[in-house]
Amino acid sequence: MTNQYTPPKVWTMDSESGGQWASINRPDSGARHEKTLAVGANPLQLHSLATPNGQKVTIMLEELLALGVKEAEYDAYLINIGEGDQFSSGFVDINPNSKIPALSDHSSDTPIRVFESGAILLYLAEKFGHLLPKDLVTRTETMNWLFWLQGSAPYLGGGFGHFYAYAPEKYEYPINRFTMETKRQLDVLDKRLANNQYLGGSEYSIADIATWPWYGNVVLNTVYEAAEFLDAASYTNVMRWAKEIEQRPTVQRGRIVNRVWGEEWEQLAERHSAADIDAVLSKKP
Ligand SMILES: N[C@@H](CCC(=O)N[C@@H](CS)C(=O)NCC(=O)O)C(=O)O
Repeated sequence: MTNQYTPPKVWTMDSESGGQWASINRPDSGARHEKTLAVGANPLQLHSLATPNGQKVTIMLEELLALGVKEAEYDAYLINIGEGDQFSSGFVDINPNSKIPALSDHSSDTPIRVFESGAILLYLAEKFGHLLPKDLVTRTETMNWLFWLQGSAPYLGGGFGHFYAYAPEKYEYPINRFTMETKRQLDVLDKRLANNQYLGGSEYSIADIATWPWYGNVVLNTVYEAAEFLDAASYTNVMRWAKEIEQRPTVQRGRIVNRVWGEEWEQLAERHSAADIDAVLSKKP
């Protein structure tokens, strides 16, 4: 194999890397422009986009609302990451890492900022007392899988998804490397789900809510168009779990919030009340 790139002594950003996300990538952090975030009337203010990481939070909020938790009412504002909205001063104030999703809880006098999708799920589960088992054994197993997902998904998204779907050219080495890892992770999930209905055990929880938007969407072929390439159908337990969760009305509601691509009946740029979702879903043929 020939090595076509010789790294310089000190890396500098002298050319764009190419590909779908090249224009937003820079090796520094912090705000790039001044703009405050809108604040709606609901207790929870979400600033997000319906990527898998974004879907985790909107599905969680819809689950809580379906459980009757009125305090989980939320305004969901669109952060268009292709346009650089994540670099506004207002967004950076609630997430210094400039990545969606970010939540601001305005239910008390001083708003509480919550960033990192796993931290948001945990915050909401603890605040409202749902979707995280209370006994130590099941809670610990649920947390094991939540943290597993947070550590594993970047290989699926930033590794496999990036090189298979977004990179400007198909490069064999990274596609092989991340396909291997993605299939290994699917096998981990498949074995866990062979004897357990859900990741934490017998109860649907934040571990499933975190994981479905990634591995569920991959095996159902709704991200990366890679189900055939990965032989997703062979992970029968993951497929059973993915299909079951896909049927939940809460998942069908949450997955369309802050989504600005796909069919007309699955696009809702901003959500301020349940009626906003009802109106979009009513267009489904
Ligand atoms: N570890 C973070 C990852 C969030 C993340 O990667 N968000 C992506 C979209 S899925 C993003 O905002 N990217 C914009 C950017 O990198 O500038 C989390 O779980 O919240």
